[in-house]
Amino acid sequence: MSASFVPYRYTARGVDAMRQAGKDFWLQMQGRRSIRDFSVDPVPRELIEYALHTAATAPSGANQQPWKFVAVSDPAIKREIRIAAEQEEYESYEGGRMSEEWLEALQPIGTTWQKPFLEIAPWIVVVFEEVHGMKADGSPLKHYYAKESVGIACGLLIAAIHEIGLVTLTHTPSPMGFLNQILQRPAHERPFILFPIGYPAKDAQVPNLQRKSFDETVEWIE
Ligand code: IYR
Repeated sequence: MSASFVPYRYTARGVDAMRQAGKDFWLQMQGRRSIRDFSVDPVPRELIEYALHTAATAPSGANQQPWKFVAVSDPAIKREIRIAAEQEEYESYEGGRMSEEWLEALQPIGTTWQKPFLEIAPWIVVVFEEVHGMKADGSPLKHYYAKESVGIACGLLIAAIHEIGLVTLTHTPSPMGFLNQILQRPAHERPFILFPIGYPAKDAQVPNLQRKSFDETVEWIE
């Protein structure tokens, strides 16, 4: 198949507008935090749809778009996910699956094996990585840079959720194979990250953490 090209529709703006847009977006994202205390208040499906539309704009290896988003609001399924996740997490935190070093690294964040947010948050979006695609004849289609692609989609999803005014958490119960069973996804879809999404609880707290300074993070070669 040969490549086919169409004009790119670029909307030019002046550098002042670009400076303002860049600063506004940074300050908006600067306020984002991972939230573990959710309100039970319902969130209209439409808001989740917009966030997922944004996630699906991510660039991907060979444009294979190797992602599947499963959005769950069904309380019975959320409960199943919580029970299975807590079982795994209990083994990790209390059963010796996580090293002392790892547990120590998590101490400032204050996480435990308990994951009530999986039931309390009105939505859970589980992002799956398609390890390979499927050709028309059912044989596997190789995917390129699937992890990078899905990671970028998750970043856009997080930004969209924040922009919309909702909160989320990147949660990675480990191992995550139970999500294939509960959500009835095929084996070539591998759970990647799970996002509880909703409003923060009125009394929500976040760990007192600082981001690295800009100068620690950036090197310029001009
Ligand atoms: N998956 C566990 C442990 C955990 C690991 C890291 I690295 C974190 O930044 C936070 C938690 C959990 O979700 O609790």
